[in-house]
Amino acid sequence: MNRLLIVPALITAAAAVSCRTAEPLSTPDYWFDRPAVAWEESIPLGNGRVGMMPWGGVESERIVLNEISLWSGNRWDSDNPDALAHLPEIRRLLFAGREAEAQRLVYDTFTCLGRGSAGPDYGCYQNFGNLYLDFTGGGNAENYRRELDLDRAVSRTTFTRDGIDFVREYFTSFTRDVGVVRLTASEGGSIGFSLRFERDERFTATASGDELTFHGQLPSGDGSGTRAGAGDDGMCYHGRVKVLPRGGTLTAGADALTVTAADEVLLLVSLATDFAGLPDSPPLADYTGTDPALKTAALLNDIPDYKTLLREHTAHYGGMFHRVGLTLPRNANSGLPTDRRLAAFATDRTDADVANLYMQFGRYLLISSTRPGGLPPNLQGLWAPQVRTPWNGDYHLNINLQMNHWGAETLGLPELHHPLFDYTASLVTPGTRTARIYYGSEGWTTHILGNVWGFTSPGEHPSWGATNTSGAWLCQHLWEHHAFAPDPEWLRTVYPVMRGAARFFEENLVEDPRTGWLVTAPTTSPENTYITSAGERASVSPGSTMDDQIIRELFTNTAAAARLLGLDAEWAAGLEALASRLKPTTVGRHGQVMEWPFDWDEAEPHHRHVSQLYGLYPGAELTWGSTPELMEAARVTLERRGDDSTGWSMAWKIAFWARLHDGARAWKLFGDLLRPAAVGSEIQYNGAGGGTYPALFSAHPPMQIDGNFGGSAAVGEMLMQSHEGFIRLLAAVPPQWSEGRVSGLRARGGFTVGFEWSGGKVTRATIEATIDGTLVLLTDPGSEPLSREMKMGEIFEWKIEDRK
Ligand code: FUC
Repeated sequence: MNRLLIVPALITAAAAVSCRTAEPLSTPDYWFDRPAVAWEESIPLGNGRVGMMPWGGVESERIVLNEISLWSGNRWDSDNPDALAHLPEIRRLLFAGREAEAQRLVYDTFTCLGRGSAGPDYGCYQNFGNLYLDFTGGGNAENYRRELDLDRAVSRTTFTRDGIDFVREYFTSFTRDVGVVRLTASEGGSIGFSLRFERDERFTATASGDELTFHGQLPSGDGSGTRAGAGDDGMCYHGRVKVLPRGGTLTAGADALTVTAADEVLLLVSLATDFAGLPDSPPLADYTGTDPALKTAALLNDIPDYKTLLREHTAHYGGMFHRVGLTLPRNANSGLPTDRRLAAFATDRTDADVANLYMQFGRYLLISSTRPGGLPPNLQGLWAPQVRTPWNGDYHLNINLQMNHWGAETLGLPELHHPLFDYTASLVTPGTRTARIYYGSEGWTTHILGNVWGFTSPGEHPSWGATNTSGAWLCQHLWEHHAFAPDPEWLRTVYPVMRGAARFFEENLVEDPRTGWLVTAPTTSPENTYITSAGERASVSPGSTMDDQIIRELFTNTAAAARLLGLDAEWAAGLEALASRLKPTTVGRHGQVMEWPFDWDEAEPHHRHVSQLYGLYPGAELTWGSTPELMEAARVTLERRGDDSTGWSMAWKIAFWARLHDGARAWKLFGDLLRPAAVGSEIQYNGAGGGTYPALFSAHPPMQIDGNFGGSAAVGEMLMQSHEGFIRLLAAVPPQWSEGRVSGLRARGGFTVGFEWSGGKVTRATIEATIDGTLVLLTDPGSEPLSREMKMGEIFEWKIEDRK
């Protein structure tokens, strides 16, 4: 329940604009003294649609290309019309305590049609291809440096060879929507290379004039669903690289361009697909289904000179990135190359500024991997070297996609939440069908899997595929967006989405006759297995704590939205009454938060999901102020789960400990999340062993971006929280963060917050109201909360001398 106790007194249209550019504090270094030897060491660049990852090789440069809509598969009907007939029996078995039998029936009858995410119809987010620049000239490179300037979103590789200084600059232009590579040298005529394109499959590359072009078509599936006709109507992609040398010569071969003896070269990379937007949805600005060859050509028209390109790009990016700044203590390791700095951090956690780097890198990744009018970041964010990406590089909805957005509000990037909202809205039409076909229910629902083709059916394997609160979880993001910048006009536009999600549960909750509680049955507690009372193992369950918490929150938020908008008064009151019939979060016999409706033990005590603590984070049901006994139980739950896990799971645990106000433990988990992970082809899809790759991508393993976003957001939670009805500064700061300064954090109720601290005490705070409202502020744990009415645009300055 996200109770918004910071009540806005007057709501204005300006509420949506809630981020002023804050003074940049210390932008962390991100650099290497050697080229990448694996993809996980290369530097991610992106403009929310187009991604490039240069490896920085001296003799041969590889740049991995991505475009966020490039998906195989297509739209197909995956809802099983026979499922509903089995629902009463599944429920009867579950309520009779015959969980294993119920589960078998779910396995047999209550899955999607076809092969689900294991089949080609579902599709897969795919790599666009690779550019290779094979350079001429030999000799040893000296003074090598490869960096990403986080202040400007520009990567640079510099080195000296045979006395000549070479500089290669790379960025993905936000304003012109093309990738840019500029090669310069300190001596004229010293740049020579040949440029070619490669992709693992399905491509044709040709060179002509000053352009290298490449295109292809992805498989659309095998039609094993019920889609009529299995013609190859898969997605088409097209790319062009325009090569503009100054001096020297440029020649085109059959499928490569060769530059010799140039003084300077500019490469412009234009990528497009014919993706026509999310099904059943308003069009996305980025995706109109245009012939991609026309689009790549159009994007290359009227490109200004390099200086202008760079200036526009950095201004656009800086307008978002510089909203938040952080300064934390540094030590002798802080200036090391990032891979070595990570390694040093594994044993010496006094380099507190690593948290600044990780937080800002997470913000950088969000700015780079999504944008209004586009798609939300997937499991890969935007970056993938494979055609067959892990877990299809899709939109996993039982935590992963949501985690990608945990920092969007608090860390000052609320407009980058919108692609998620568009995606959520796109699930309503297919999810309405799924709700009707599987559950005979009104409203809409979706399960754990999501692609760009409107998939909402249960997954092919019920142990993980049966969760049906994913849509409700997505609705939390809608309400939170409003909570951070109250704007009823915007809320009105998304209210039908929340209403439809709530309608589904209103109809589909069923009373467990043994307890009288309303439950979701069948469901799971994401991906975990329990030991039934009969000693068997089962995943499918008659309700789960996470479901109860999410639905309670959905009902409460939807009712609050209805009231605020003056809509559906009676229905909203009914929702609140229903919420009171959900099982409250309960402490089990180990002192833990119970994960299922009965006090069953988990088959895998260290399971990576900790779904029963949804209400601790990202929810707000559990707080020290309102539920101290559940907070204790949450602590026990985390101890029992253990710290070690996959990347995203450890990121989540940082946030949990931050909500428990245990800064030291949050910092310990942060160190675990940043544990150096092994790179290379042997990366296993194992359950634990997560950490961080040398270029800071999170390791599930393999690479999965949610850990980056979750860890970045968790640093924000350590600094400040606003879910308890007031703003709490220094919420969970470890001793290593002995002093620091932060600016631009966003708090619920429409506030932008900056403060400085020293020795565990806030010395100065600056709070700006972006709407009229009441500020309630707790500067540090020992202080009294102060309360103050504020007008939109007003800035409140507080100093330690003001402390009561
Ligand atoms: C969830 C997790 C897995 C993995 C996958 C992409 O299903 O349980 O660990 O992160 O998403």
